[in-house]
Amino acid sequence: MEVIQKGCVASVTRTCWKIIDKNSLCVFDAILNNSYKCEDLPLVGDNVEYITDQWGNNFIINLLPRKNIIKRYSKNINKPLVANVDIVFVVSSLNKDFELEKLERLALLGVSGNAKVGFILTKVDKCPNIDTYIKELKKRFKTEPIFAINSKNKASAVEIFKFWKEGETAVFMGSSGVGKSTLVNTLLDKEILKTAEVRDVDDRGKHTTTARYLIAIEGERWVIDTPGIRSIQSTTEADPVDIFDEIRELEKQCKYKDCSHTKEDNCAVLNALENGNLDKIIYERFIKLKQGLNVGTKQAKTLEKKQSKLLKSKRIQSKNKKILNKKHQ
Ligand SMILES: Nc1nc2c(ncn2[C@@H]2O[C@H](COP(=O)(O)OP(=O)(O)OP(=O)(O)O)[C@@H](O)[C@H]2O)c(=O)[nH]1
Ligand SMILES: [Mg+2]
Ligand SMILES: [Zn+2]
Repeated sequence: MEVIQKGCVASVTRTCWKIIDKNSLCVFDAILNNSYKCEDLPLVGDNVEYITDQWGNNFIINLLPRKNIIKRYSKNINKPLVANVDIVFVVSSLNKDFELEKLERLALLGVSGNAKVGFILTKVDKCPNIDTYIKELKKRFKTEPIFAINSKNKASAVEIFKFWKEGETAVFMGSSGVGKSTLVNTLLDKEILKTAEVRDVDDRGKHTTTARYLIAIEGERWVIDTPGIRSIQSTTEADPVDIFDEIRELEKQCKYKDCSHTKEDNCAVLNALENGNLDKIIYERFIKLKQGLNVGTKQAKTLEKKQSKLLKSKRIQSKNKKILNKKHQ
């Protein structure tokens, strides 16, 4: 009888899963076994059970229960990105990349996935007015930790360990060029990930990282490096109020439980806006985010159903066919 072993998904390509043994740190390829009946495909960060056949081929047979999934809404679907994440580090550089609206959306990704959220502001070494950025972010996010660091400098980079405890898995999310992969390399003292210069004119990166990778960092911490996100939308399952504390407080006083805070009578949010007790810019960003998510909900539901059917039929069958062909060659 084949021995069932456990591993963690370190990266995923269209046809193959790289599995890491978290004790030995050995990495190997695996594909789905034809007995794999789970609803979802394994994501980076997922724990799986696998077997190895006599030829040394590894087959994933089961997806183990997940702590959480971080998803984003993209092209009309709620796309699962990574699983079993303790911390979402929202990464921005202290230059033209810094935009509160973008940071809010990334933070919502983490909050809606039940992960802790922390902010990493990179390139302090090139920024003349660090405090201005920190102040702006602190005003908006009062409880989440903020680390202003130089990703190229180890002493500065390890500051984030104050929040990121041993044994925890963190994911770095942010635009291209903010220094996510640089930070991983610095923490590892090794250039294992490719990095590239950003454009001087607008500080934008070149989308150097193209897939998600799970990597072991010192102290039994794990990090998932991700490709820079072009446009960020949290899942349609997210509730924007989760990152707008003042609106959450106010809406407790709204007349209707499902108040949209746009037209209702006795809406405490609209009243606060009128009285000057709620910042107009914050209110507008909240409504924009909320409306964006509402629009997506319908399309997302339809497409998610289609996606899960696709998983059950085509992908598994085609992969197993490939393996069978190989064996018979
Ligand atoms: N001076 C300075 N440069 C940095 C810092 N962090 C990153 N860089 C530089 O910024 C550029 C982009 O860094 P990457 O690590 O490739 O950025 P990324 O976020 O991984 O980008 P994508 O993979 O495209 O999403 C590289 O030239 C890095 O050397 C920093 O804190 N200070
Ligand atoms: Mg990168
Ligand atoms: Zn209201």
